[in-house]
Formats: sequence, C-alpha cells, structure tokens
Amino acid sequence: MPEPRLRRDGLTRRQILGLGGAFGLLTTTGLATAATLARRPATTGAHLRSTAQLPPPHRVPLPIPAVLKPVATDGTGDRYEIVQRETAAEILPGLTTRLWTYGGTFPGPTIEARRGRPVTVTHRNELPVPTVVHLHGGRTPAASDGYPTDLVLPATWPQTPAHSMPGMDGMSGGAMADPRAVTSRLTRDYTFPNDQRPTLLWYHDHRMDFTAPAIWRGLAGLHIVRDDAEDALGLPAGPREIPLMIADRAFTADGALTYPSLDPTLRERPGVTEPHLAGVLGDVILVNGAPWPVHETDAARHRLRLLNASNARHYELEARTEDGRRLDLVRIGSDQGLLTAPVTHRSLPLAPAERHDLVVDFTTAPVGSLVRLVNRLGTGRTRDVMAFRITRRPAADDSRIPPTLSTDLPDWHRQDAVRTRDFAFRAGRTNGGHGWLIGGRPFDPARTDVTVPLGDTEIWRLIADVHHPVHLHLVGFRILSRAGKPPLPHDAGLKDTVSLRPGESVEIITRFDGYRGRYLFHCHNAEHEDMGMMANLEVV
Ligand SMILES: [Cu+2]
Repeated sequence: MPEPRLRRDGLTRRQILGLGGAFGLLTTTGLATAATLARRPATTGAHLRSTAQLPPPHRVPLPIPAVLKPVATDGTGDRYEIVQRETAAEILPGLTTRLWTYGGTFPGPTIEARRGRPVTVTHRNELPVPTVVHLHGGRTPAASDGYPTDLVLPATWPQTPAHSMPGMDGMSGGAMADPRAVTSRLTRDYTFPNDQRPTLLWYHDHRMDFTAPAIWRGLAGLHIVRDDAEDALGLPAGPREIPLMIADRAFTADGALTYPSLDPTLRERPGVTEPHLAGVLGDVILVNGAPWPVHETDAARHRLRLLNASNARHYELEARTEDGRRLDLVRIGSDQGLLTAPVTHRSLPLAPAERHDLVVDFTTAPVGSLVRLVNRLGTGRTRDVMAFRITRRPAADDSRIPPTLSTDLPDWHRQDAVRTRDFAFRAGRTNGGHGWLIGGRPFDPARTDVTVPLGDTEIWRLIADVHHPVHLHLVGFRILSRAGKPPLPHDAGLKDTVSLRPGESVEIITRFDGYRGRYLFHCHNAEHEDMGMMANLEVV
C-alpha cells in the first residue's frame, strides 16, 4: 500500500518543512520515506517525563470503580446525578494529585444500564470551565450526544453568545460561529435510551478545543449496557468480570498531573506545546486510576473488559505468566458488543477509545504467581500495564465460553451501500497554524461535512498519514478491508472506532439508523481531535 498516494496530500514540501518541531519531524521523516512507513512506528505522539517518585509495578491494588446508584427509578427508566468537580486523590503513593472528576473519583462512577431501559443523567458542572458530556459508543439522540459546542457553563462563566465563543478560534482561525449550539447553565440532563447491543461504553468530556486536557485531568467513566441474552451465556461474572480502563499520565515531583497545555487554565487558548502536537504520551500507566496495579484473584476464567482511555497511546497487550508463557486472550466482544463466536489471540492491539471484551483463563497459573498484562509496544516502564496475583484455587468455576455468543451482528454487504465516501486523515495547515485535517479541512461546527438520509447504508474509505483512531458517533460499523486486504482478526465484530495505521487505508460499512440530527466523526487521538480532526455528520 500506498506510498504514492501519500504524496498527494496537497502539501508542498515547503509547507511540510514549515510545520516545524516535532510536527515537522513527523511530516518530513515520518511520512516522506517508504522506509519509515515500512517500519510503522509503534505510536504517534511525544512523551512527557514524570519527575515524581514512581512506585514499583504491581504494588498498588487495582481499584474497581463504584457502580452509581440511581436517585430515582420507575417503570420508564432510571435517573442519576453526577457532579463534575475538582478533587484531590492519592494516585502515586504518598503524593496528592488534583483531578477534575465525575462525582469525585477517577474513573468516574460506573453506570450499569439495561438494554432498552432509558437512563437520564443530570450532570452538574462545578468545574471552573464549561464541559460537555459524550457517551462514547452510545446510540444517543443528538440533543444528548454531547456536541462540542453544547456547553454546560459553570455558575460564574460569562454568558457567551452561541455565535462567538471564546476558545473556539484555535485551529480554524477567527471566531468560529455555531448558531446551533445549545448551552445551559450549571446543569444539563443527558438521556441515553440504551437501545443497543450490550457492551462497555464510556462517558467523557467532549468540549470544543479542550477535550484532550479535560480527559487527561480525569473526566472519564464507564457505562455498561447488559441484556438478558448476554446474562444467560454463562460468561465469568461477579468478581470475575473486571472493567479495566487503561490510561497513561505523567506527574510532577509534587504529584500534579503534567500536561503541555498552552493555557493551563483551559479557559482561552486551546492546544499544546509544539513537541506534543502529534499526541501526548505519559510514562505512567494507570489502570482504573492506579499506577501499574495488581489485582488478587483466583485461578479461574475471568472476563476482562478493556478500554483504552489514553489520549494518544496505543497498546498491544498480552498476558504473561511468571514462567514466560503467553495465556490465550479469547476475544468475545468488540467496541459494540459480542462477536458471533469467540476468537483466540496471542496478543491484541488497542488504540485510543477501542474496547476489547476478553476471557482469560488463569487456571494454569500457580497459586502465588503473577500473570502480567504487558504492552508489547511500550518501552521501559511503559511495557508494564498491570498484574493479577493468583491467590487460590477456586472451589468451582462454572463459567463457560459458548461457541455461539450472539446472532444479531449486523451483516452489511458491499451491494447494500448506496454510496461510497473518501476521507483523508492528515496533518496540514489551517488558518490558525498547524493542525490535523479531515479531507483537507479543520473542524468547523457551522459547516456540514456529510449529509446522510436516515437508514442509508454507506461505505467509507478512510486513509491516514500517521496513526489515527477514527470514531463515528451514533453508529457502529463493520470493517470491510484494511490496506486493500481482508480485515485483521481483531477487526471482527461491530466497531465504533477503527485504528488506522501509518499510511494505511481502511474501508468500513454502516447503516445510519437510530436518530436524525447533528453528529460527529473524528480522530480519537484526543490532541488531534482538539486540533481540528473532527467533521460534522448530519443524519436527515
Ligand atoms: Cu489522529
């Protein structure tokens, strides 16, 4: 694949060199040579170095985020309240870290939802800046989907006219207009119908221009949809079903989070310092908010529900016993729920915002030993993710992995598609400087990029310069091809985020059903997203 196509990126060599710094390095050496493409750098972004004293691996216990209790429940659904507020937490032993949180914890509280049973969450913004809540992977009416300009303003924030919002002139140049923005003061109700296949979703901040630093500071939580059919499968459950939110961070010597914001108040000027334009990578791996944690459990099958909530870091995960064996990763579900049948992997890539639903059998691990979850793409301390300490043989393990997991996976065929669209995800110039573009253009809330009639099936051909995990709001999709070849084994199932690797093209197919309204598609490298790599998807 496609070295020649990469030359047709619309950038002159002078423009490429003009990007400067790491961005220039990325675009000149990272893109221009076929040799570099062939090497396929493991990740896109630049490292921050912690100056804090870091704990040794596998000492801090794995936290399990608390399940949120509804404040009201009746025949029609459940209502929840979440206060977004600043808090202090001990993430690194002996140090205090200021966080922005949902409900005072990072990760935020987990919402347990049932398929088809609506949930309304009243979010109250007690943070110093506007916020926006998006439920990633949710099939959500547009009014509750967390459009980036549908701000929840803090009590003291000046009322901003929707047509000229401060902080929205970053990548596009000049004040950006969005006459359709619906802002609210202090609180907003988000309604999630949960009318979708059971799966692990996550909610996070999606504020215009400031998503990356807001997630980095802690605005992320889990939302799990279940149904009776999945419950009846006999998969590992209870304490043997474990959600794992993986995210990298970096810390100063006094425990504060490091992040290279141009404006650390996150009030006015968006963006990061130049070395980090391609993405911010931390040198501490957190799982459920704890550094390289350890989880004590028994020698039985476990269901591990993995989410990569990192801004830019990619992982390739494997489970290793102390005697050097790799345990099978039996993948049972993708971003958007169960596969048709389980697929066994030795290792699995996980791009930002992707999820894997796995069953891993610890039966052969000796009591007292560790099973380490390792990132093959990491170097030094970022190779470690977490570990399970096997403390006992179970009295019984009646869990199972049925050969058929689901029968409702959408099976769209090429001939179902009424049109095909092409989108290039690439670095380039914007009015305001350098940015990340879709189809040569930076995000503009006032411009409709794609209009799709409700119910139409389309094929989208996506092509990348460097790593871009591409996410569509509202719909799940199937991957038809990768680099002109059949999809990879881990592309199986219904996806909502697809990891484009450097120089790679991917074809996806989906049916745009559910709701009409204004949605988004974007790169889920959070720094790319803040620097223009989003576009509007209007379902009519
Ligand atoms: Cu990207």
